[in-house]
Amino acid sequence: MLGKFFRKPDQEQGERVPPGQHLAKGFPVLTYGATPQVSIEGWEFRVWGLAKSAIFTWSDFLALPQHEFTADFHCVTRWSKLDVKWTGVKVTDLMNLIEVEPQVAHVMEHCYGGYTTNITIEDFVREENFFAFQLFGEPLPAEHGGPMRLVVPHLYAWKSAKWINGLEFLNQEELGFWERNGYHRRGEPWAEERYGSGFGF
Ligand SMILES: Nc1nc2c(c(=O)[nH]1)N[C@H]1C(S)=C(S)[C@@H](COP(=O)(O)O)O[C@H]1N2
Ligand SMILES: [Mo]
Repeated sequence: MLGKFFRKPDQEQGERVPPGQHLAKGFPVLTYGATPQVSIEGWEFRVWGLAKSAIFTWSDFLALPQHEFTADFHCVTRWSKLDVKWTGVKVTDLMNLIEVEPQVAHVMEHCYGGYTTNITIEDFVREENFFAFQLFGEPLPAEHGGPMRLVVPHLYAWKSAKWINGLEFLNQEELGFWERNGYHRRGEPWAEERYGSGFGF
């Protein structure tokens, strides 16, 4: 029954597939609502809250060191895709340009289209997290978050905001879109942190 869309992981890959997940064929698109049409001209990325307000342009991002990243991708709706190849810039490199206040503990990710998702500063500022603008060597397609998305490989992919355009730095946790609607506040796939237990907790 699952065969049309999913396949059972082989043993080696199986060790990389978190519990309750199947390998997807292809790379499914998972978006709540319409795909925003975002052009590079006029693209802006804002920083506010408990940080010095700043606006980064597309060329500001491209001026950061660019890297290739290979990461596994786990959607809470139970599909995973291994070895996704991206090009982008590290969250840590962007964060070197942002002056945050010492009490910052949480970040709200904001997007064109209005989607939000929350993350702790420890889960956000990690060497392996990145802003991606290419997927398998091609410009990131709009449906996968182009021109630019965040990728946070160690958490369920709803934390990997597509069309990201802002970071709001907070000292207390606030809940993003799915977290307010019953999903887990953190979303760690190996612990199957899928759903919260009421009020997003
Ligand atoms: N802005 C925005 N980002 C988003 C979403 C969304 O609906 N809007 N969906 C999330 C979910 S639930 C998943 S699984 C991944 C899916 O990314 P993909 O469509 O590139 O596979 O994007 C995440 N980021
Ligand atoms: Mo998802």
